[in-house]
Amino acid sequence: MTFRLGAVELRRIALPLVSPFRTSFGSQTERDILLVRAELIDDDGGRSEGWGECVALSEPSYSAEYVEGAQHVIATHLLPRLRIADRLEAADVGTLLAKLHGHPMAKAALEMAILDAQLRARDQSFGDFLGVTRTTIPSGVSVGIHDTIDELLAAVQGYVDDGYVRIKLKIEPGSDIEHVAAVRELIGPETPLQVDANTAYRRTDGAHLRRLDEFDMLLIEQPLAEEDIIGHARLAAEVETPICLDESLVSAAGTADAIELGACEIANIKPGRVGGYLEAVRIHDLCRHQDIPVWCGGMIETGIGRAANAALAALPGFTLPGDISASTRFYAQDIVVDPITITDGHVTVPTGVGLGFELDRPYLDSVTTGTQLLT
Ligand code: SMG
Ligand code: MG
Repeated sequence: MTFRLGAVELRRIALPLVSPFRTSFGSQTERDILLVRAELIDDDGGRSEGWGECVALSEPSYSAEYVEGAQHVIATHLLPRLRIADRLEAADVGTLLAKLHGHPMAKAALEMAILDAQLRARDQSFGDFLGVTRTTIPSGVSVGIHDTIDELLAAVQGYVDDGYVRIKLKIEPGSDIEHVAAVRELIGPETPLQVDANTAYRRTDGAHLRRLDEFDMLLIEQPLAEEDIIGHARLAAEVETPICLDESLVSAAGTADAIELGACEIANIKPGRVGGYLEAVRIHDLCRHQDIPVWCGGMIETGIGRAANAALAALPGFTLPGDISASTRFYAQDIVVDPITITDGHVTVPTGVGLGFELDRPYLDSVTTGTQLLT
């Protein structure tokens, strides 16, 4: 069965967060998300629809991409390159778009929609496509920066009560050592703990970050600037807690280099950041080959991205709990009818056809802020 591309719809939705999520680069209270709906037409004229979710934030604060720019580059530059192909499936997207620089989140969203459509046409689940055997995955939670330690501890206690098996704290200079110390004291020595700086530190902060070593954490995520691979390698030699890269890893080739340089002792894999789920699998494979533990990051996804991430994270190299929390961690209501939940600290790997979600169309329509149809 081969496919050609039919209509593509770009849809923007606005979803309020249940509580503000503060990181070293800013505070989010609402998510403005770009969804891509792509139609594939098979040899017999049969049509199947797939959905992708673009993880770009509204501002270029996490990385250079932002939602309005992603929508523009898809409509103006990426989609026309896909339209040229007379046969198309997800595996072709990367090659067809390779000559256009950057914009991994925009590319990933397109590839994801096409992947979902082709899996649905073939009546296959994403987990089956990936060859995963695990049926559940451990669920970690990412906790924002709080103004006071008391507020932070109350939030962490709530997530511990919810059953999350790993806590990740967002940190920045001024909200780090004491915050981590207090949380370690609260959760005890056994609960896995890690921190994420979202590039908030400098090369000269090695001695300061070394003070985190006493809290026996899994990792320190992205302390330095996105492009500072050498800085991370030096820090990895200076600090005992393993250094994990997030923002810095945008491709399999770059990940291989960062590992070789000693900058990446653990990898956070986010499909959107690396240009799609297929590149994410390649990064998983190369890390596994080199004994670099990986885990699946999150970008405050809806049930679309959460379902796909849960299947990806069932691959065998994902040996650490990911940021795949219950939908209710961020959203009072999700745009899917079967939102991700956690049971005994674990998320069930979706087995439904395609990426494994079913849309709640009325709710999706009610949160839609704009649509652009591209035929
Ligand atoms: O989806 O659980 C989630 C969010 C996890 O902390 C998280 N993501 O740098 O890893 C990261 C951040 C990026 C998004 S912050 C708005
Ligand atoms: Mg991160």
